[in-house]
Amino acid sequence: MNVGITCYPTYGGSGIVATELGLELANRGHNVHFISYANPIRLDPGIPRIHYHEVEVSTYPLFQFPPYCLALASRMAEVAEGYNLDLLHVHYAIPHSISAMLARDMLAAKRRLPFVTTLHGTDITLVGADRSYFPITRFSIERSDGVTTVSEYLRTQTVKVFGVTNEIRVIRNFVNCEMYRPEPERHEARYYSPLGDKLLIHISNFRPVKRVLDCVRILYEVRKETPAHLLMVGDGPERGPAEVLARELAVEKHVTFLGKQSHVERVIPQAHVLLLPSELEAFGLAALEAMACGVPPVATRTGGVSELVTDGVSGFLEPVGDVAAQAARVVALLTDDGLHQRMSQAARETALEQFASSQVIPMYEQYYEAVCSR
Ligand code: GMT
Repeated sequence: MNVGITCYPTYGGSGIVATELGLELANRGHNVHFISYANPIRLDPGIPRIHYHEVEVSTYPLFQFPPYCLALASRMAEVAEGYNLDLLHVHYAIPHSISAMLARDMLAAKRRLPFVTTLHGTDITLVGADRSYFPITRFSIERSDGVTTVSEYLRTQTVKVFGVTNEIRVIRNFVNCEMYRPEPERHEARYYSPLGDKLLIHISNFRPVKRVLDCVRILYEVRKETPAHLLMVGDGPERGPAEVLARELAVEKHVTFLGKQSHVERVIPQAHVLLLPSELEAFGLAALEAMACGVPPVATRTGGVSELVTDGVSGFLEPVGDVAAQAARVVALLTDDGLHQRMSQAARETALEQFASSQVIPMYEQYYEAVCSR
């Protein structure tokens, strides 16, 4: 098939899923056309059957807010015609599905161009639920030719919050288990942890919803019991406050802020535990990537995380904000090798058996076929 994919190309779960999906589809022989304002971050150049079309947004003195949504719609229609796209697949409802709808309508007299919208989380729970975006988000869902969510939780929320009646297909996020794999020797851990302490890792876009400061508080509690070093991967508004807190708690020597990383699959296997203390996660992609690497997550019981992590088996789930409980779980994993090994194995097995890209990508292919033949 010829598939057009649009996503936020910067760091963030939805862009990562869209990019990995494009790569997997291209690997399976499809032609994939990314249409966005920048090259998606995890997209290395020169991959066969992957094309990138940049959206140029011209500005004029009259435009206080350059209309990206319209420039994107024009580009989508152009690419669809020029490269004979079978469908568009947009990730994150606002504004991508509205642009796709415009592109579809622009071409309607000449050809059919259905579009699938994948909802990822904050597009529904934060942005979509915001009064100013609520009506347009509902409209974009209703007008999509196909809608998928990354978890059952998000499907239920979408129906509950927006009252939409169209069918919503749950296709959970996936991980490439060949790329994300355990490295039991942890050869490079010393590079990140100069004192040789076991590593905790957190990966996110450092938005308030991630409760990044809890990671620093957890490290502080853990270090009262056992040595540990915290790797913070990513960047965003909470990074500064987290750095300040690390200094206030006098653990700054034991925290490394790595910033944005393009190849997290090289860093994650060096860690012993992943921290995911989020207020809300529709899915929790970082937890899945860690599980594939045999790194058990200590996460919060929120949103769709329990569809992925079985508490006490493939990781631990504790209440949001309960730093003491999360720290106690981390201490258990760092000090009990048997427990860590069992959980690490269960985490990897879960990734392999339920979330491997080889199982999930065909679900998208089948869904595309169904949407195109409607
Ligand atoms: O806040 C983020 O993590 C970014 C956000 C996004 O849309 O870029 O992530 C959402 O999509 C990810 C991929 O499907 C999910 O794994 C995250 O759980 C989800 N984030 C939230 O629901 C807060």
